[in-house]
Parts: sequence; structure tokens; C-alpha cells
Amino acid sequence: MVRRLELRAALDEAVAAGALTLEYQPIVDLRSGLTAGFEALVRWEHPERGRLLPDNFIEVAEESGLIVPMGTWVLRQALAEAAAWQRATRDAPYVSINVSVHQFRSPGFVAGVRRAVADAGVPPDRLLLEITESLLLRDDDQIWDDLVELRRAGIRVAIDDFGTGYSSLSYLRHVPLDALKIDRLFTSTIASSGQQAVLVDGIIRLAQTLGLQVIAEGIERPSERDMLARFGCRYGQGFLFSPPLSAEQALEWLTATP
Ligand code: G
Ligand code: G
Ligand code: MN
Ligand code: NA
Repeated sequence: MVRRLELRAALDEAVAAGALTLEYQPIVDLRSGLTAGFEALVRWEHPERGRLLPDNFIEVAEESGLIVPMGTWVLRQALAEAAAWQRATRDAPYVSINVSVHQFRSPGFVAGVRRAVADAGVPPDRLLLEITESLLLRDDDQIWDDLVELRRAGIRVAIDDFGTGYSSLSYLRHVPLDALKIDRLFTSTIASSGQQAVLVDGIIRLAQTLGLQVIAEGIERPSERDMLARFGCRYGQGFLFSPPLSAEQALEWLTATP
């Protein structure tokens, strides 16, 4: 408990003092090999404990409400980077950010996102918001209205970690969404388990029927990439292509690869 409180106080300071950084993992078009986007992933440069990954602090940030100012910082920082990509390349990639339930439901969230996109001067379709199944399971009309408003503004929305929660594809039929991210637990087992492969094939087919883009996470082997591509999955990310990169490395990646 003491450690949690300490962590919370330190995180509060970190948000204020600019000790957070973002890394960017390429999201690749499996057909062309071109970079379609980057997922922004937050890191915390902790003075004593070194670089912390989100697993170590997102939960505390959620519980304390710090996720809201942190999320605002992530959004604005990621959009500033997306603006740099716009200046550096034609057909600039989109930036994808993770949005927690608490952040999504905080007052003024949608207006804040729209304002941040306008301030950054980035085309709205260059922003993808990754939401979780747990958000969609809430019986709350406001969430629905917010998703509709975001998409009317041209901002895209993906469901993240698909398959780890409770949503069914028939339920997804009604949700205003653009893309579905297949969790890496699925990706890592398709090559070795026929049963998993059949399941993922089914998820991809149904997603296509619903008009959703499909992005597979955690691709580590060529066999996984090839199988996913054969099933009709268009996009993927994972160590096979690249680990998460610093902002500087991401820019280099963009200018080095077509
Ligand atoms: O980078 P890493 O694999 O450790 O990230 C683990 C998880 O942390 C991601 O899958 C994502 O769900 C979460 N995460 C990463 N960055 C952010 C962020 O900026 N905001 C929120 N809410 N979650 C994030
Ligand atoms: O949003 P999400 O919780 O899915 O974040 C993805 C996390 O997975 C990041 O922390 C990233 O560092 C990690 N990751 C990215 N690619 C791979 C991969 O190919 N294999 C594994 N094991 N982890 C990955
Ligand atoms: Mn994600
Ligand atoms: Na994920």
C-alpha cells in the first residue's frame, strides 16, 4: 500500500515534470510492407527505478485519476509527432493511441480530442484511438454518442486486445468502429495450433464482413505474418518488423523505408 502511494505521488510529479516519454511501434501493411501507422506507447523515466513500462503504472494512474492528465499529454505529444511525419513524408502514417476507460469517460474528452487534432494541424484520419472491450460493455449511451461524434469528425476508432475480453462479434456489429486489433495471444499461437488458426481466421472474416480494418499485434515470425495475410488480415505490428522506437528512430524509419 505504501508503495502504491509512493508510486502515485511520483507519477503525479512525473506527469508535471515531463518524465514521461513515448515510443512508437510501426504498424505495417502486410501486402506492401509500407508503414501505415505507429502505435504510441508511454514510458516513464523513473529517477531511481529506470525506465518503467506501462504495466507498472497504468493501473495506479487509472485508480488515482492521473490517467486523465497523462492521457492528455500522450494525445498532444503523439499528435505533435504525427505533424512531424506529415512534414517529413508524403502519405504520412497515422498515430494510434491507447485510451483508458476512465480517460474516455472524463468530462469533455471528445471535445478535447477534437481540439488537440485541430491544434496540431493533423488530418483527423491520421489519429486512431484504441479503446478496450470493457468500455463497450458499459451500458452507457454517452459512450455511443461519443464514438459517433469522434467518427463524424473523421477520427478513427479501434477496439484493442480483441478476443481477451467478453465482446462477441455479433455484438460488435452495432458498435461504431473502424478497426479491430487482434491480441498477441492469438498471433503467438496460430502457427502451432490448428484450432487457434481456425478461430483467428473466423475473427478476420467476420471483421471484414463488418467493414473493419484488421491489425494483428505481436507478430514475431514470418510464418505468423504469412498465415495472417492469407486469412485476409491487412495490417500487423510486432518484433518481426520493429520493436517500439524512440521518436527520433521513428522518423528515421519513415525516411529510410519507403
Ligand atoms: O509498451 P507495452 O507493451 O509495455 O504496453 C503495454 C500496454 O500498456 C499497452 O498494450 C497499452 O494497453 C498500455 N498503454 C501503453 N501506452 C499507453 C497510454 O499512453 N495510455 C494508456 N491508457 N495505456 C497505454
Ligand atoms: O496496446 P498493447 O497493450 O497491445 O501494447 C503492445 C505491447 O506489446 C507493447 O508494450 C509492446 O512493447 C509489446 N510488443 C510489441 N510487439 C511485440 C511482439 O512482437 N512480441 C511481444 N511479446 N510483445 C510485443
Ligand atoms: Mn494498444
Ligand atoms: Na493490445
